[in-house]
Amino acid sequence: MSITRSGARPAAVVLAACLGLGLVVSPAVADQQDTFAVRSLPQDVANSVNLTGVNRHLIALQRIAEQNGGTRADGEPGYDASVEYVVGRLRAAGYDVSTPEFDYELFVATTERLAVAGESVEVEALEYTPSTAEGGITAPLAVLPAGSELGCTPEDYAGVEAAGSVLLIRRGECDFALKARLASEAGAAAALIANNAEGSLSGTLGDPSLATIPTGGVTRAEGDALFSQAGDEVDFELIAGFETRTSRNVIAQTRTGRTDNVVLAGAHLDSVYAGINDNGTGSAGLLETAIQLGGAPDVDNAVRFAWWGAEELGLHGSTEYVRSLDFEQQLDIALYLNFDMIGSPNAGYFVLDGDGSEGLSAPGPYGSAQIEQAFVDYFSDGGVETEGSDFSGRSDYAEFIAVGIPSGGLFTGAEGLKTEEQAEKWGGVAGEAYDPNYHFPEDDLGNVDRVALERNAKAVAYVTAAYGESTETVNGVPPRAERAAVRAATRSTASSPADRADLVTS
Ligand code: DTR
Ligand code: ZN
Ligand code: ZN
Repeated sequence: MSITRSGARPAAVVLAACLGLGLVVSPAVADQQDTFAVRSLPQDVANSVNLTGVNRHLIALQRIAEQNGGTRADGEPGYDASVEYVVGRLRAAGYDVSTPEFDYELFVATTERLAVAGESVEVEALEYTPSTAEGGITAPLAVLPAGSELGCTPEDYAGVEAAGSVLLIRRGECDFALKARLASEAGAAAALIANNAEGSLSGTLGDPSLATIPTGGVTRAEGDALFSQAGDEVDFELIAGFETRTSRNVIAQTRTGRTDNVVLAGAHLDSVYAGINDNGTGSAGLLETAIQLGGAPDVDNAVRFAWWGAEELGLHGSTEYVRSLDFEQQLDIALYLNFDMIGSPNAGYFVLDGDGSEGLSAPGPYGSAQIEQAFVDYFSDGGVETEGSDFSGRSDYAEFIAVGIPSGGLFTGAEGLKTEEQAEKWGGVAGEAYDPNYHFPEDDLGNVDRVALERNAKAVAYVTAAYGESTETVNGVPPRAERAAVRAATRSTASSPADRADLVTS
């Protein structure tokens, strides 16, 4: 039974449910029909959440970035200022708010130094690279020959005097970790990977277990020059490793509603740079929903809001939060809703693919399909056809799914390219990224589609409030009114048949 757009569960439906359960509805229960007042909380909150309110939060986050060195990245003052902003608005709206801390391991390069033939060259440590010896290594430069400079197969290294060298490889076609491994197997002491696009090469080996030899990235221009310098002396020092960092999430919960069947809605508050679309939009839409819902709404299930730290550094805030809960505390969470990028400038209308129908990821835990359907129905009622976005693990729903909590959410797209068909139905520009400024400093107030933002923010409000009323379609926990009706019906059928002329017995 999907959530109706009005968010109401007409008394007739509840009554029918009782009858459907084979329960005889006594007059006492029938009289309660008026207690099944058609509830309209979801639509009321969705009506109250509008662009004016959401955009004010975006402006606030932009100013926070501009007042703090241009960034709201976790670990920077801009993130802490973002936390204080959200906390202040939530407390003003009547919530009890906490900012629980969490630790996480961050890979940091403390020394990145490269010189070739005595000339200094800009170099960036790839994430998870091993370090050189303190003071660095001195070795001859070796380069892969033309036509095989991508170094993705052992054959590419044939005929190269790689032993003990610093080996230069071109980016492309295969992972950095594979290139480094093959270079190592060819005898290289270290590897340099030349970018194949403008700008520095900020890359990762993917996992510490894939690290082999010290590996750094150089720009395309530097790489082009170095490919003609085989044999020159290289002086290369990379010192890098893990540091323990501490950050904090923002958690706020309504004072009303069951605390053993909590609706949790989250958005990451940190950014790579200014991060207005990613993820000021999700944070702002969620904050305005919390404000308009209020700290003590007429909900059956408590609604918990979360703004996560360190998502961009590895989903750390949400992951450490879930892992900080014991089994019973996780069991108290009925479902998780994730809102990460809901105002992309070339927006797609994506709903996290709870039933796995896109074929790109497995279905989410039971209930995730119903959450997807709730969002699909909401947008469809508003005349917008959505598409599924696979559970790629690239946002804060990941750990919730990992422990079996049904999850879903909204996403308007990042680096993926909009198709012709999508441009037909959603507008925007085919062949361009949903967010061309994804993870660039230009992800600022000018990088938002405000029609998409308002539509998505209203969907956040509607579906979150609707689950506040009832999670029955997700986990079978009926709303308060239904439970009362069943109790009353049970009491009435429990009385002796003799004094119950109204009892229907055949
Ligand atoms: N990880 C998000 C962007 C992102 C990429 N794929 C998805 C899917 C669903 C939500 C978000 C995303 C970020 O860069 O913050
Ligand atoms: Zn991001
Ligand atoms: Zn994000």
